[in-house]
Amino acid sequence: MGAPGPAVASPAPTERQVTDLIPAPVHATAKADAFRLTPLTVIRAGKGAGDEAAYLRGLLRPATGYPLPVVPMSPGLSTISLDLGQADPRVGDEGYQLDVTKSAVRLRANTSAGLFEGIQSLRQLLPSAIEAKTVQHRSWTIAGGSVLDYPRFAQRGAMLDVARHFFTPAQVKKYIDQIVQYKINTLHLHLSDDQGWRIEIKSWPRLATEGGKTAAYGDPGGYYTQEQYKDIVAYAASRHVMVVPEIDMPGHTNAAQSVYAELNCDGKAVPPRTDIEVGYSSLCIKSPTTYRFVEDVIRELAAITPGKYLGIGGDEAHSTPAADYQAFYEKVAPMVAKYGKTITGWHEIAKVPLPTSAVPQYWDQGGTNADLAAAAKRGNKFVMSPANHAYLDMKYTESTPLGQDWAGLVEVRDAYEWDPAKLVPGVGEKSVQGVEAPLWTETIRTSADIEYMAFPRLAGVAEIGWSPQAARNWDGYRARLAKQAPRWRAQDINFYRSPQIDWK
Ligand code: TNX
Repeated sequence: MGAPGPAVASPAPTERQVTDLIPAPVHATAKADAFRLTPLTVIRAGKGAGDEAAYLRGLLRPATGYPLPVVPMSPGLSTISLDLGQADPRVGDEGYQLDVTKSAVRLRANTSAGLFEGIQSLRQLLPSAIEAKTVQHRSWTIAGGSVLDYPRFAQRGAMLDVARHFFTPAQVKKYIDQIVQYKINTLHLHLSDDQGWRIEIKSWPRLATEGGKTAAYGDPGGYYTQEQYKDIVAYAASRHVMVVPEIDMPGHTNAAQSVYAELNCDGKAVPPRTDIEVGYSSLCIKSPTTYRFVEDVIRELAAITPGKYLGIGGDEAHSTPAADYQAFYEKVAPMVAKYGKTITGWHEIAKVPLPTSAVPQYWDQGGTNADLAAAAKRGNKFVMSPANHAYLDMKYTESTPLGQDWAGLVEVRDAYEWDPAKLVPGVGEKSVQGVEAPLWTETIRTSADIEYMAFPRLAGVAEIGWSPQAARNWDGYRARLAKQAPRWRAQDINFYRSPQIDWK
């Protein structure tokens, strides 16, 4: 095993090598011997590895057409083995060891999440045609070598704003399957905003049935029933993705205030809005009804969310005076703990006293911020989503048809060249829990739109979250990224052909 960083590769027989992986692995050594997948290959699942073996089989069968049975013991020669609990301790909770030789493929991890991440690597060592949905008549080799790999940060996320535009459960699942390829393990769903409310709340039913009807620019809305939401969460969990639901407050609440008059200080419902202004709405801070509403929502959402976190918004509350903002969160923060969850919210929430377990999400463009440095000093950890690097809704160039540009233009290189531990003085490596690439959807309407904004930038943010800083540099990355294009074409992913990359 080499030192951290792109390993020196010995010649490999395929166009892909273990040193081509995205995210770049911690240690990788390429070897010339490739493994050949054949109609006789079996997948041997060690104890507890059955689900991951079935997932791998599901990935490999459509394009190969091979049976690839999952077996407890290998009868023959051509075997892909998945074993739990036999990995080097360095791989931790989410890492893996992968060894590919001419005679066998061996994947080991301490947890099923680690096996899952190892499978994502294994997948990239096959020809791009493996991603095809129909049988491809060709040979299948897995590039040889050894990988010992684990993440830099525990949390690597993507956010989908389903409030500005609504995306169906099938569209959300499709996005989950696209992002897990790059070892993303968190999906933040922005479930409410001025333009629409997207989750059924049984104690306030009109939030969804009425408040869900609208969307940005007057487009059709929609919402998830609690059953549909649970189904998305379960689908995500089967791919080792934690869903973090967010209800935005005390601003970004026009949809709720348009259907429940009692959420307004004057007791009058506001008109629904489908424009994309921000910062005009605020819950009525002095009204007890507000806290009954917020607690009902938190209680119901906590009950259908197995993940640790609940997002309580906090951004751009320009119509909530500072003292009110403080008073609001003094009442609301304890509700999250009351229902067994941990707070996350946009970084403005760091202005109010929060438990040290709370995870503010940084969205600004770097630089000094006394509130954040103080929170880090108290022990809070952060998720880093600097808008000028990680926002997937920023335009790539002036001529990008979708997106916004308030944080500047974000080309593929801008999305890649930043270090989460060097953005805010006082918020260093130990204070960073992870990274997230948010996709706000004011201008995003279809899955093709989502893909165009996320690919290729999401792969860069994913690598920043996983790979050691020392293993990353633009020249190496752009060469590796170029080789992902045939995979995206095989998956029908509508990616942006950035001129910064010499696409394959
Ligand atoms: C800012 S940055 C927002 C969102 C918008 C986004 C558009 C932040 C936490 N909030 O309300 O959708 O800009 O880029």
